[in-house]
Amino acid sequence: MIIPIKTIDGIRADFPILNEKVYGKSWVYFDNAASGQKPKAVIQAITEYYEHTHSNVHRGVHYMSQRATDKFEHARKRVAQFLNAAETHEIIWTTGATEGINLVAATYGRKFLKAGDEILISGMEHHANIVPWQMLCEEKGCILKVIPMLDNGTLDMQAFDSLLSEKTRFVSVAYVSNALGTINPVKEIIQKAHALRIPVLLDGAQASCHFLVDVQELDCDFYVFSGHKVFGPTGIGVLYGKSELLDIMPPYKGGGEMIETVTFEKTTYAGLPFKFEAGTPDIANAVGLGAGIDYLEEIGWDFIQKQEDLLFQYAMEEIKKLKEVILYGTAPEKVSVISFLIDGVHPYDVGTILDKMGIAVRTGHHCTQPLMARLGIPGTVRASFAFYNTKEEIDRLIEGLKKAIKMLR
Ligand code: 7TS
Repeated sequence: MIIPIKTIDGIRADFPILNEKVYGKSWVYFDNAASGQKPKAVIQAITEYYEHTHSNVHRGVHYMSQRATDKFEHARKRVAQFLNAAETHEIIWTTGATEGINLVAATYGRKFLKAGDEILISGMEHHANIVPWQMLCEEKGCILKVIPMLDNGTLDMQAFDSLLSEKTRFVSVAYVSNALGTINPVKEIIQKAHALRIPVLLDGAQASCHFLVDVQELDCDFYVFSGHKVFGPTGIGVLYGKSELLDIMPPYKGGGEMIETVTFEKTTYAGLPFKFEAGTPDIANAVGLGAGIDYLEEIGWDFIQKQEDLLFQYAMEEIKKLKEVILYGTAPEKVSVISFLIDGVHPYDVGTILDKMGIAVRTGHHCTQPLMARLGIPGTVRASFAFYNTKEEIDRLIEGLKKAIKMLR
């Protein structure tokens, strides 16, 4: 049995925003896939940093700069432990998952991919894992190939087998779909790609908020996630890359921090991780992300998963009782995300009624327009749960859906 160190009430008390009222009603936040809320531990770590530590990092011998550098680099170490990276310098700070993918496309992609090379993504990618590769294809004449999706929201792995070939030079797929919640068989994808010596990037934006990811065990070559989705601050994210790849990649942006020596004739670049970190980094938010990881570990991943599972199973049971609801994405392996429509009703109308009842869900295409086109719909209503949500909140959602059905159908 998993014994939480805190009750749900205790956990909720850690997240000040969960006490907010919307239209006079206690607020129900079911848009966790868009961004997680922040525990006091994160907010306080950022305040504490600005009140007692701030100076620029990696420059100057003065005391506060050293202290800021220590905190900043400690946060990097925490992220390395969180992902089980072999080396701390394999952790590159970015602004988020989007920047991480752009970085790899713009550096590894530009240097090592050429006309006719194929890049393999999946049919359920977020635009962040489509557009950077399309931009690269336009520039270099590479060809974007797409692993199709089956009707239940899983990847067509037979199609993957036939798409993967000696022409494939890069594979970039979501670990977890943001629109449907499907957990993809990334280990199999990595093993098969590696058999042909093809590197694999995993978009972990929707994975690291639900379960612990071990990049060495997966053996992925790159892994990206955003701080704000793992209950840390906005504006900070992480690119993990294997040293041997990061080492041979050119820098991304030029400027201070990323150099070793500069003359007007030639610049030599710093080693890892600084080669990819031009300019003053987001020190405070890196420290905040480190505090967020500490918090998650204090709550415990077993508990987080158990609580999310409970919420998901309960919500699925209740929502299936509403015969007007059509579910999208019914993969056997899923995180706590439910995507649906009320038959014949536009998702925005459902979202608006729920909002007026104080319930926040996401409506629309979820930055996955090709996935929505595949399903033949303009978008869905998406309810995504986190470990601080409750069964009572799901009851409010079901009540809201019943009202929407009555009003809109
Ligand atoms: N990849 C996936 C799978 C995502 O879900 C998102 C954001 C991103 C990349 C981009 O993350 P960012 O932090 O760099 O913006 N997904 C969503 C969502 O589902 N609703 O709002 C943002």
